[in-house]
Parts: sequence; structure tokens; C-alpha cells
Amino acid sequence: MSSRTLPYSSKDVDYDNAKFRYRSPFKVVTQAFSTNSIRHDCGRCGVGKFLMLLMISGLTYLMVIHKSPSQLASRRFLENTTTGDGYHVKERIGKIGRFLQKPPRLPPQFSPDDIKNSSWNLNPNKLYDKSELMSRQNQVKEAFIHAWSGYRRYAMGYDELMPLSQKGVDGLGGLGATIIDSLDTAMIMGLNEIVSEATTWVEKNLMERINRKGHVNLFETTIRVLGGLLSAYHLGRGEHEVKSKVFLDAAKNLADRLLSAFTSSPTPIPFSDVVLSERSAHAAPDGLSSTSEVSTLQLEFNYLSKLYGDPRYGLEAMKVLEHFKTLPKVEGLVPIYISPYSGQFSGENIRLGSRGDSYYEYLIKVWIQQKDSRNNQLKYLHDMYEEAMKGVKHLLVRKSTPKELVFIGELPYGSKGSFSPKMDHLVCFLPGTLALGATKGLTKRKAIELNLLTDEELENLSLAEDLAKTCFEMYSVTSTGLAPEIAYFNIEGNSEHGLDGGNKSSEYVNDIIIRPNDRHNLLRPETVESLFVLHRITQDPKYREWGWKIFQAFEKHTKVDSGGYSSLSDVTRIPTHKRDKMETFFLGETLKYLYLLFGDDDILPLDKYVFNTEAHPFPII
Ligand code: DMJ
Repeated sequence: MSSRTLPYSSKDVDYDNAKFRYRSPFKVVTQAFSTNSIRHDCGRCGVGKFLMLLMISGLTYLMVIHKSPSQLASRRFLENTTTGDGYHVKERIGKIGRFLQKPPRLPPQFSPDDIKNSSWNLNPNKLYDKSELMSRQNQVKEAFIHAWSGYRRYAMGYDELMPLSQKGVDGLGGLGATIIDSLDTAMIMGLNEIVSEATTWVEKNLMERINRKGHVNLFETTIRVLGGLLSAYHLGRGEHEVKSKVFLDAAKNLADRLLSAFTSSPTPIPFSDVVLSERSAHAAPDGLSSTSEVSTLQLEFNYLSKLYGDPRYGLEAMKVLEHFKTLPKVEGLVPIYISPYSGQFSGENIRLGSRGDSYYEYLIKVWIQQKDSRNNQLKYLHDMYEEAMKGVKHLLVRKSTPKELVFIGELPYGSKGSFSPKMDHLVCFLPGTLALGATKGLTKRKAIELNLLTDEELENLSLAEDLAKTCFEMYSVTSTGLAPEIAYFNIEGNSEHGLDGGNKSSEYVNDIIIRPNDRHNLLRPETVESLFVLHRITQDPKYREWGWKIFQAFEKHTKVDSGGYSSLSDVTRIPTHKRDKMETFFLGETLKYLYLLFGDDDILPLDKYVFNTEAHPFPII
């Protein structure tokens, strides 16, 4: 089955981006005057009406001599991109002030030549042979088949495959997590046999597992299993209506049990651990929940509420974000632990890596998910996201030496403590999120043509591109071409020598430091996720090239002949030592994003779908 025939292309979701469209005051008034009713009435105007008309004309003139900030920003952005300027738009504010006093320039803001000549106007299809793209997509599909066949042969029904030991392991509570995390990827790739194997397993086993199994982590189970079931239900609908009902039923049963994490907590912050069979929940041994975990449940619970017409799931999950709104923050940034007993943050450690990451991702994605509430009930999420991104730019963004890679560091002791130039690979979700937050899934070209981008969004988009480069260089600086779990960056007054990634020909060999304990690679998706989103939004073919290099490195160094792929112990050494684990997200996320990167833009378009943090797409409501 070709993926184009699946029922999840743009046509089955009605989306109207008129909300973002800027109409100049001039246009508003001229359009108002061109309506039939006014023309008709004016035929019979008296003196009063004539005076009224004069007044409106005067007002119109006053309005058109002002320009919207987004129009100004768009014009300036075009200049920035063509001159290769950075994202520090604010430095040019003096110029803007002068520009504002100049006579008005009426739409269109960009001449066709402007648009044609600007550096972002690259048509990837002109640069690529279609057959080359299809061949790349097929190779990613083959990789997925190889991963699945290892899992199926040695670990079917277990959470994860140990490809070297050729057995399965239940590291996620025993719900067959690889099967469910993989389902929608197999659907997107049009792999019918795998879809049917996985569906049969779900039909026969999942309900019983959910009813009987013990401990699961609320977050992991929500993003991988609940999320996987919901998107499989959505994508499987239409052609397989009856069969896909099994996904929705299982999702509901699971969510009913997961709800105990919310309802048994004394505050809106849920407990992190759930005992499915007992429908009970409790805190982690240290009594704390991770900030990212409790704030990365809402897309899934909201979508289930929508599908079932039962608001309970969404309401419970949204209480968490409403509670976060009331908590004190550091320029929008939050510590990585929170207590479900007090509802307050614990400690001061601020980072966008582990335990912090997807808090920022869901602020904007939950806002994007519910189109009708963006300007009212959910506006606070956009405000929190904007404030947080300003905080990131002010407190966490730095440049390395000597080659000036832009990276995101950490504040382990809060804003008054010292800055740490440490960046987890997990932070590489941020370029994609920043780009999505800026254009709301439209292409950069379209967003600029429609004058939709504010100064802040232009800065964020530019930062996204800089960070994506850094994430890619974290791969290319190592001997294997694969990124370590954690990198440090050389900065003025804080350099470490002799800890490079092993690729001496990399331009950035002195900028990126890889400490011995951080050299493993878990087949993580964040960089290819951002490359996919940035490619969709900027249409710049370099993101496909980078993604292809990363894919080839996975193929070369992590593939296990007998089936499956394995995480690595040290990305700086060849031959590699394999760790004997294939994470579910390699099939659920990494290979899915790579496949989509080489595919057509109208498959799961970003202005109609929002991907949960585990790459499961849900339609924008
Ligand atoms: C995934 O489970 C999700 O992407 C999560 O948000 C972060 N960690 C892994 C992948 O690295």
C-alpha cells in the first residue's frame, strides 16, 4: 500500500489558518467599502453620511501610515537572511525606529524578485532527483523492517529487544511497548504485514496485560503506549475501521487506570508511578516527580477526551499546566523537579535536557493542538512558552570557542549560580519546537509572505537553525558520525583539552568536548526530529543531507546482522562496542522522522498535525 493512499493526508482534517493572517488596516477599510451593501446605501447618502465617510477616510489615512510589527520584522528578516545575520534582531532596533518614521509602504511587502532571490527560497525538489529521495526513503523503510524482524523473532511481546543476547526485556512495565510504539510508523511506511502482525498481538494480548500488569511510569506509558494507540487508531481509521477500534478501547482502559496518578495526588501534580492492576498510584522513591514528565501528558489525554467525548481525561491533565501557570519561575524557566505533595518545585536545577525538555515542547504543542482555544482559554500556554524562550535566549544560549557554535547550557544552581556549558542530546528537540512555534507549521516562506512572524518568532526561527547545526555537528565531530548522550562546549575561561570526539577532520573538534561517561548513544531521535521539522518549514535541502549522513552512521555502526539495532557504549571509538538494547523510540521516532524527512510535505502536514513527544501524530483539533 502506498502511503499516499492512507487516510491521513491533508484532506481529512479541516484547517483554516486565517487566524494568523494579517490584514492591513488599509485592506480592512477598502474591503469594507467594496461590499455591495455599502455601495447600495451610499447611493442614498445624506450630508450626515457624507461627513461620516470623510471621517472614515481620514481615519483610514492615519491608520495606513503605521505598519504592523510583523510586517516590519518580515522585511528585516529578509534582509537578515540574505546578509547572513544572526538572530539578534534587537540590536537593530535603532534602524527600526527610523524606519517607522518613513512614509508608509503599502502591501505587498515583498516583490516577487525579493522572494525569488532570498536565500531561503530553495526548492528541494529541484535539487533532488525524485528517485534519489525515494531510494533514501526505501532504505529507511528497510532499516525499520530489519529492526522489526529482530524484535519479532527474539522479543515479540516484550517491551524491548536485546539484539545481541537475542531475547526480550520488559523495561517499561510489560505492555509490549515496541509493538505499540512502532505501529503508526509501519502504517505510515505502508508496511501492511507488520501492521497486521502488531494489530493481532494487540487484539489478543493488550487488554489482558493492561488489566493484569503492575508498575508503570505514568509519563513513559502515556507518551509511548497511550500515544501510540491513539495515533494508530487515527491512522488506521477509514480502511480498517473495525480493527482500529481495538486501539481506542485499549487506550481508554489504559487511561482509566493512569488517571489514578492524578486523582490520588493531593495536588494537581500527578504521582509518577501507577499500578495498573490496582488502579492506584504513588510517588517515586524520592517523593518527587520530574517537571517534564508531569507536563508531557496533555496532548494524549486531550485527544482521548476528544475521541471519546468524555472531558475527564483532558481536564485532569490540563490542571497540571494550569497549576504551572501559578508557580514562580526564572524568566519562564523552571527547575527539573516538582513535588506532588506540595505542588512546588524542588531544587533550582534548570535545564532543557533530561527531566526539563518536553515541558517547553508541550507548552507550545498543547496550544497548537486546540485551534479554537488558542486566543482564549489556552492563551496562557503561548505566553508561558514565549516567556520561557526569552529566558532561554537570555540565560542559556552561548557560543563555543573557537568556532562559535550556538548551544544551550544549564543552570544547575539556578540563575544566581554558575553557567554549565553542558548540553544533553535530548536538548536537540528544541530547534524543531522553536521552528514550529514560530510558523505554527506553515513554511517559513508562506509565513513571511503573509506577514505572520513577529520579531520574537523570527529570532526563534534563526536560533532554531543555529541550534540544528550544532546538533548535527555533535554527530559529525565523532569517529562514528553518531552523537554522544551529552556534550560540553569550550567557552572562554572554561576549556577542556584531550576530550574530542575523534573525528580530527571536523572543523569543530576543539569546540565540542565529550567526557568519558557521556559517550554512549541510545539511538535517540531528537536531532532527526528537528531536521525533519526544519526541512518542512525552511525547505532548505541541507537538512535532508544531514539526516542522510546520520542515517548512514546508524546503519554502519548500530545494525546487528541477526536483526535489530543496538545502542552503543562509545561513539568516539571504532570498532564500536554495542550495548545490547534497542529502544522503542528507534522505531517509533528515529526511523519515522527519517522516513518523513525524505518524503512529500503533504504527508502529515505540520499545520494539521501535532506530533506528541514520542512522534505519534494527532490531528489538530
Ligand atoms: C522519547 O521517549 C521522547 O522523545 C521523550 O520526550 C524523550 N526521550 C525519548 C527519546 O530520546
